Amino acid sequence: MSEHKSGFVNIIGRPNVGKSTLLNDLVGERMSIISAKPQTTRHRILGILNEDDFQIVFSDTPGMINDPKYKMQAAMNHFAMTVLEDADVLLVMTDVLEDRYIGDEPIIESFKKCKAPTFLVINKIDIDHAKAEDLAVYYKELLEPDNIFLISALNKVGTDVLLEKIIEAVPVHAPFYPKDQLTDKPERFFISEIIREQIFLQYHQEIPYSAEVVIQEYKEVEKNGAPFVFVKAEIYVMRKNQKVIIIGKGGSNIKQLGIEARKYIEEFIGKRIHLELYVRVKENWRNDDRLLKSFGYVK
Ligand SMILES: Nc1nc2c(ncn2[C@@H]2O[C@H](COP(=O)(O)OP(=O)(O)OP(=O)(O)O)[C@@H](O)[C@H]2O)c(=O)[nH]1
Ligand SMILES: [Mg+2]
Repeated sequence: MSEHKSGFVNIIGRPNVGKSTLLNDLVGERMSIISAKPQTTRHRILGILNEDDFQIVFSDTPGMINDPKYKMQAAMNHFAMTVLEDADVLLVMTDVLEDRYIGDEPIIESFKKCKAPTFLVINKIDIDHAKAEDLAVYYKELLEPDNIFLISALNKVGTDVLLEKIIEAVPVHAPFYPKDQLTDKPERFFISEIIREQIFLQYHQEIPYSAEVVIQEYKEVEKNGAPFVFVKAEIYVMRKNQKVIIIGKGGSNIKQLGIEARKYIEEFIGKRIHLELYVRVKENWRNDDRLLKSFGYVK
């Protein structure tokens, strides 16, 4: 039997380039939430790919921001930087829409700091293949990555080859996690993320950025011989008018939010649920140390 391989493969890059889409492709599960808006991901999300002879522990991270404006964003940047230390392979991701990143400091710094093999991943080739090729030439000289991949994470183009090269690059090592484990976070974390994803998809302007979701209660019972879960979640927003928008006329918006979130939560946990949503106003939560701690942004 060949030796078992295992390693940490960490994805970093600017907001919105497709990091979470790629993570989900690679592990074959909807681990990380996705939206067309930047700064969707706020935590380090582990997605573990298990086979008989390898275990790859992928990490998705929040997109790196140049000038964090509040403590929550600083914590997000910190999550992104921690992955430089434990990477066995670093995937630095960019996309064809990214003129704005050229000469990009945090990305160049990441390359310099990381001792592991670095793969540059240029995403969204479905939009502009020629631009992807130009970027590959540009970055090859600027960053000297160990490998460059042109992919479309959305259409799963080029991701098979990327995965093959990742498996080649990880070291021979025993598995870090039990072989049936898919992530390191509890079910309730993913439930709050799925609700947050729906907030990103259904509301606009500052609302998604002002909102946080906390699971207050998660109770599993048996109903008609099958597991059934009661979930009570609180949505924190920063102002009263945001609460009014979240709820909508006669509760219409929050009802729609609940319907959509429940559908995806049931799919994710494989159990029927009853979901109750409450909206609370906490003016300055993005800068409040105590709240950020209770929301899991700082230790
Ligand atoms: N056209 C195209 N769109 C893509 C591709 N990959 C991802 N997207 C879209 O790009 C947007 C951002 O994707 P995410 O996966 O949320 O990006 P992210 O890098 O995780 O973003 P943050 O969490 O905000 O840092 C979504 O609308 C995706 O559907 C791709 O290959 N082609
Ligand atoms: Mg993301």
